Amino acid sequence: MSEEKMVSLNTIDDQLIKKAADEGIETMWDRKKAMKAPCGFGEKGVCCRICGMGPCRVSPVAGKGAQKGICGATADTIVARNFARMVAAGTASHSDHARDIAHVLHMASRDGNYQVQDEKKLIALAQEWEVPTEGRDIYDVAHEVAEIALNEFGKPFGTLRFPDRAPAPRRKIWEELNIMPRAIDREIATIMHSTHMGCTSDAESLLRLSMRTSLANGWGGSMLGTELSDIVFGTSTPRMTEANLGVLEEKQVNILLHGHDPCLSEMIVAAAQDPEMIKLTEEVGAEGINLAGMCCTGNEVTMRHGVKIAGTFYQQELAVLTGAIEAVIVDVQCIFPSLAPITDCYHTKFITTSPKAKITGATHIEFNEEKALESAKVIVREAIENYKNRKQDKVFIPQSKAQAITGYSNEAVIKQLDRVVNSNIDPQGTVKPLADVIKAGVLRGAAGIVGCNNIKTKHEYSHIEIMKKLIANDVIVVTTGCAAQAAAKAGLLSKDAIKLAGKGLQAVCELVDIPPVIHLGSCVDNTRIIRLVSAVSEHLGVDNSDLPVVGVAPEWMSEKAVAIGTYVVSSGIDVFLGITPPVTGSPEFVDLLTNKIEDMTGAKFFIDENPLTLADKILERIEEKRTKLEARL
Ligand code: SF4
Ligand code: MSK
Repeated sequence: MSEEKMVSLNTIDDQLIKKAADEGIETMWDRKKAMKAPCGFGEKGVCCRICGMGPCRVSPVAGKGAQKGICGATADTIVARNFARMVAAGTASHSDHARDIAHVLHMASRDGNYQVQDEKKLIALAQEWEVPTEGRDIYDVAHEVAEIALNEFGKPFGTLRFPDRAPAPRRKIWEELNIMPRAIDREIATIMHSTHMGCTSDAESLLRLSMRTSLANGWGGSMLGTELSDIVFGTSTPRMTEANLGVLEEKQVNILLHGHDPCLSEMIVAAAQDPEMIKLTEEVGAEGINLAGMCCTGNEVTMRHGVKIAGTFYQQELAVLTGAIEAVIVDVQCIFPSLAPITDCYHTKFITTSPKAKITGATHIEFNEEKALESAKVIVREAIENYKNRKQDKVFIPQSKAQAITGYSNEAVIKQLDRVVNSNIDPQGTVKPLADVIKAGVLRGAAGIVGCNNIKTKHEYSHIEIMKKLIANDVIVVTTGCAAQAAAKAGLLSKDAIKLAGKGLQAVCELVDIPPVIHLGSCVDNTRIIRLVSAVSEHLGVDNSDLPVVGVAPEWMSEKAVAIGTYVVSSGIDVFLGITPPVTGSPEFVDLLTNKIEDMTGAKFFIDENPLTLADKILERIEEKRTKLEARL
């Protein structure tokens, strides 16, 4: 198959797609073909079905065709409303995930299934929120902190707590724009209200509402997700792992963990080590239990336990096609409903566990946090007992995997930076070394490359090409989500990749002992990136928008990504998109996103579907920001 025809960078994927064709199994690529051309109105964002008088499809071309919906809504209104609703859905997803973790912290106890793993981080958060800690039982503190966190979702007055962590100039911008986020649920509800038929029609106002809601995600729900997960499950430290479908084991019970919520996957990890489960594994004749992660659940368990990475979002069907998986265990988000019919073609059990993500045709075993380990053992038992049903003649495990280092929390990054601090001169535990090399130009800048895969592009090609180009040009890359897993599979999360970096980045990586692309976790952990950037800004006494740092989502597909991109721009960091969002039906809204928003936030969106020219634009913008920074310092 020629390079252009390949659906992904990974040759093993094409082998599995061929296996699917040979076995008559439908995959996403078949459905894409059947879809033919996408709807032009939907693609441009000009279809409105908000009320029963519609759907109204207005023409994206001025002066040609219907210019307004029945109610008079223009293309600008319709596009901006649709965009705002994507931001609300993305914010709801990340934040509702965080809410579950807050409940788990609230139920944590010394002798329970969930315990406080990072007391230091809990105490720090308690002090930040003025919760008394002196002489108190750590679990009393945990419960009070969890209650305050839960209150952030629906408090009737005031604004969120975490935006206080942002640099002062940034908070001032948010106040002046009147986009300081209030309660998380309130911001989501406000968008749903304001985009109801007959409410806000002004595109700029809709963008401002989107910005405020996105901030309730980035500096609210997602940040709670990261902080509380670290407290309950432990703040991650770097660990070696392996990535790609070659991590599946021929003689072991393979369990695929897919989704986002660590409350379940943490317990599956514990259950897989339970003596009762190990004994059962021996009884069925398997040599062990092999957990493999996918999407952000995969990131959560690899960063805290080194669980191997089976693959990215687009490989979920391919993983089943190996015929070697006893159970696909899912929680929430990014799970294809097609996993039900595909698993039916094999012995694989497809087990849904959350009432928020029930899928037709799956076996639903509801995960009960009150009896977490017991619940997890029931699920793992299903997988082990299924081992005997594996059909050897249907098994094909591609022999491809790469070494990777995962699990750099901000604390871990700072610990690595401490290696170069002369403690006689400078204090340890700060981002000063990072700020110094950026200021001096040894590193030209930094990029957070994040997000999904998208069938509109060759999978992972954009992620990897952009990462390689940036590190070769002395731009350090941090990564989360499926982009991080793409990097892992391409070997970019290993120290071997240092040789691909420019001279400046090579020197930094050698001194600090890090790879040139750093795994910072799951999608909610993009908040680690905005906090790291904010720490460097504060250290240099500038705003985030003054720094040569960018966010990049080369292959995004989910509404969560739209919410992330919007909070990153609202936080003063440019965002480069490799997939065009459904906004092009409104030149006014495109102008707001790619131009006017810069006057408000100091940052904007760039859109280019060619990864090579997108990378050039990133480097150009980084140099532009450098010139401005040098003038300021
Ligand atoms: Fe049509 Fe207006 Fe109803 Fe949308 S809100 S479907 S544009 S009438
Ligand atoms: S899992 S949101 S496909 S990154 Fe977070 Fe991957 Fe995108 Fe889901």
